[in-house]
Amino acid sequence: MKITATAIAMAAASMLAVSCEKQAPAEQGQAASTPAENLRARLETAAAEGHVLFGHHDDPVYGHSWNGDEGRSDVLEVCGAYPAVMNWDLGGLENGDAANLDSVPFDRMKREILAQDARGGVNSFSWHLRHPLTNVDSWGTADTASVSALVHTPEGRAALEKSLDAVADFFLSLKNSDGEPVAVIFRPWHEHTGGWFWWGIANSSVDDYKELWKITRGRFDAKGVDNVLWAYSPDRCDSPEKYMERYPGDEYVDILGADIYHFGGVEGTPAYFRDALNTLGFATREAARRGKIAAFTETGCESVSVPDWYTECLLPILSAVPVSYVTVWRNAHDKPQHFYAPYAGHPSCQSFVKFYNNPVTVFVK
Ligand code: BMA
Repeated sequence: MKITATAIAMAAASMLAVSCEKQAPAEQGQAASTPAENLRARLETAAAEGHVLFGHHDDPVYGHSWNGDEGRSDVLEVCGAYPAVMNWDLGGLENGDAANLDSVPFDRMKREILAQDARGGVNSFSWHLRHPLTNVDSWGTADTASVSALVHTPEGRAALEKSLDAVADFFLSLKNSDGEPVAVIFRPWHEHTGGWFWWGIANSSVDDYKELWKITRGRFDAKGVDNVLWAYSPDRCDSPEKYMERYPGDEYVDILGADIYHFGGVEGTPAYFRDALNTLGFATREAARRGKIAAFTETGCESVSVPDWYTECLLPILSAVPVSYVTVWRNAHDKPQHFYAPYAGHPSCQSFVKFYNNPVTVFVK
């Protein structure tokens, strides 16, 4: 494993001219006219300079052994800085719930989104929504016609638009202390190349999936939402054709990503490298060709069970592919093995601090 990682890191070092300055994302990029264009420029600049913004899901609202405290973050407690990207999940917003599917109150989430923006960080969003017609959760894949019903029937379309409007209104409500819109990344209909969500390959035709995206974008555009960068994020793919098969079109997408996890402990390391480098290779090449941004939209090794995972596995990948940001999944407070960033006292802290200190990675203070 170490040989593979070192070889990749050496190859990457010769490919990339990495600045040794650690910069907050707010200091990067060219001046642009709208918040979304500014965010786009910051991400483009990061990738061009060989920098990768580090992200963590639900970072400041709970951690491995705490829930709801103010001012805490497992990442902060390990390395002294916050993740440059915080990911949030909007699942439940479509039903008017006060908290999301993992019990994060939306009012607290909103406060943390604005705090992250004020410190020069970035906010991104996934959406594990309930099916607008059947109300089954995202993992409810029994209804094989579910996407078809949403895009082809008047009732389905109306229900879908109601769900979309809840998210569009939420994004429209994100304003900083000067009243300016806060730019965010939205990554709807993710991991669609897998069969575990009702919008995945098992439950949606290629055309219906693309239509779902087009309706989504159309609805947001009609409501005047212009503070969003849109991310496309298949799971691991074994060919560029598979990666692009359900791509809705350049006019709907800003960021080409991939969600790939490290499974199987140390023995799973070769497969993780292979799949991440392959799929992110497809993403970064297509992004370059189309003038888009590339990102490693979700990854992680549960319980950080592979020793020095951050320096031996993730860092070599980030050094080899020009992605602008990477996001690891959450540190659950109520499932002791379900965490992806180290917490204070975990054996992987030292590796994480080296990862933090590496010139490639970007965090915010
Ligand atoms: C999964 C797990 C679940 C969680 C879901 C949505 O990967 O973390 O515990 O409910 O994401 O956030």
